[in-house]
Amino acid sequence: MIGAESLVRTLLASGVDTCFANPGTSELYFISALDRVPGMRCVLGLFEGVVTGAADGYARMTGRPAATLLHCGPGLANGLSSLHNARRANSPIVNVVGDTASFHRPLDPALTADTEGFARPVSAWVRTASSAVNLGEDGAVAVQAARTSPGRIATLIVPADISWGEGGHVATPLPVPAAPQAAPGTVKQVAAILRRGEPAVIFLGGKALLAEGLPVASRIAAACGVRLLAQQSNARIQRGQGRVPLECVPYAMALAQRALAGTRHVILAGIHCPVALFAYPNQRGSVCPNDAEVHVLARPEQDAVQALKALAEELHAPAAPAVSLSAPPEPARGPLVREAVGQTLAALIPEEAIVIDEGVSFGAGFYGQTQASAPHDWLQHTGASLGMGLPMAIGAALGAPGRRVIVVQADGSAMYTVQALWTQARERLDVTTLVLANRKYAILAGELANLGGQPGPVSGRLMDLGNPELNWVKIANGMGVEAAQAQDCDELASLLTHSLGRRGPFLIELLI
Ligand SMILES: Cc1ncc(C[n+]2csc(CCOP(=O)(O)OP(=O)(O)O)c2C)c(N)n1
Repeated sequence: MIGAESLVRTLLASGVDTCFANPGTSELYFISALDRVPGMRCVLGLFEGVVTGAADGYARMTGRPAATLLHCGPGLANGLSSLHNARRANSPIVNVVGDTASFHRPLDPALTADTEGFARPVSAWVRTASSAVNLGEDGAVAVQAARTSPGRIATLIVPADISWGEGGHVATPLPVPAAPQAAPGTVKQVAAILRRGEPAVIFLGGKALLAEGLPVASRIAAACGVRLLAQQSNARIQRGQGRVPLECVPYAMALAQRALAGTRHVILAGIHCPVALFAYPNQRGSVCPNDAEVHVLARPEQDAVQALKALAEELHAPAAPAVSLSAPPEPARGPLVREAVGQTLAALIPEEAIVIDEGVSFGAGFYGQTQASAPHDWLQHTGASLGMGLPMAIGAALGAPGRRVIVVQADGSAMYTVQALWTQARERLDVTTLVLANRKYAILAGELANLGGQPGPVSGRLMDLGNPELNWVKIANGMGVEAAQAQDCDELASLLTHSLGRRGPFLIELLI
C-alpha cells in the first residue's frame, strides 16, 4: 500500500470522514487513493480560505475535525486567514498539506517554501512526514492532536515521495484525551467568593455556551445573584426559545465598560479574560474594571461544564428556573433599516437553524434581537479576520445536515471568500445568505470617527465599494446560486420564507 492510501485509511479509521480540498500535483496520490477507498466525503473549494473556513464551520457544529487538503506552502498560506479564525474558535482541524518530493526540494523548484513556517503560527501540532511506512501513524497522531481539548489545529505536511512510497500501513486510532478537570480546590474558592454576595460576573466560553452548560450556569446565577455574560464574539452559542438567554459584551468599548461597571469579581469558565478588539489611545484594553478580581474556574482547555456542575453542587444551587422568553416578534414592514431587518430575521429563524454572523456594522444588533427566536445556534467571528461567513456555511451545512444555515453577511467581508458560493451550489447545501449591501467598509468610517477623524478624498475611497457597484444577484447566479434583491422588509420576509421552504442555497441582496 502506498503512503497516501495508508493516510486516507487511517483518517477514516480515526473518525475523519470529510475532506475539504483544493489539490495540486503533490496531492494526486492522496486523491487517487480516495477513488479506491470509500467513505470520505470530499468537497472542492476554489480557494484555500474557503477550504479552511469550511473546516472551521464543520468543527464548530460537530466537535470533530475534518481534514483539509492543501497544495504546498502557497496553498496553505492562502488558507491561513480562516485557520486563524478557526484557531481562535478552538476548532479541531487536520490539515494535510502536500509538498515537493523530499529529494527534489534541494533543487529549489517553484513551489518550494517554508511550509512548516507557514503552518506553525496557526497550528498546535506540525509534522513533516519522513517515511511512507510511518505516514499512517503520523495521521493518527495528527487526529489525536486536533482532538485534544479544547480543539486544535494539526498540520501534517506530506512530501510527494512519502505519498507515493510503498510500505504504508493503516495505523490504529489513538485515544482522545479527556479535557482536564478544574481542581476541586478551585471550585471551592470560587464558591466562597460567590457566597460573599459581592457584584460578580461569570464569563462563559467554549462548551459552557451550549445547551448542556447554560442551564447549569443559570442555576448558579439564580442561587447567587451573579450575572452571566459571553465575550463579544464566540464560536457557537445555543439559544432561542426554551434556552437560557445570554448577553455578549458590546463591541463599543464605552458600552462594554459600562456593562461591567461595578463588578467586583470576574469568574472565567472556559475562556480567557475578555478584552477590547482594538486599542484606542489612552484607553484600557480590558473590558473588566481595574479593581475587579479575576478568578479562573476553568481554563479554555479544561472541562468548563463539569466545573460549573461542581460549582452548582458546592453552592447547593437549586434546579434552574424555567426559562420564559416573550414570543418571537412578527416580521417588520417598510424600509430596510437595521432594527426592522433584525426583527424580520428574528421572526423567521426556523427551528434548529444555524445562524452565521458576519454582519459587521449593520448586523451588530441582530444577536440581541433574536434571543426569543425559535431555538437555534449562533456562530460568531472569533478571529476578526474577514471572510468567514460564506465558507463556514459550507462546513456547518455538511456537519449538521437537515438544518438550515442562515448567513448574515456584510458585503465587504463576503468578497474575501466569495468563491464559497460555488461550493454551496455544487453541494446543494441548504444555506440562505443575507448580503447586507451597504457598498462600503462602514465600520472603518465609524472607527475613524471614534478617533475624531472623517474620511477624506483618499481614505474615503479606500472605504467605498460603490464604484463599480457589486451586483450580488449576478455574482451569485454566476456561481450557480439562485438569488434576488430585497428592497424592503416585505420583500425580505417573502424571499426569506421562500428560501427556507426549498432545498439548496439562496442569496438575498439587501439594498441597505
Ligand atoms: C482579513 C481582514 N482584512 C481586513 C480587515 C480590516 N477590516 C475590518 S472591518 C473592515 C470592513 C468591513 O466591511 P463590510 O464587511 O462591508 O462591513 P461593514 O463595515 O460595511 O459593516 C475591514 C476591511 C480585517 N478585519 N480582516
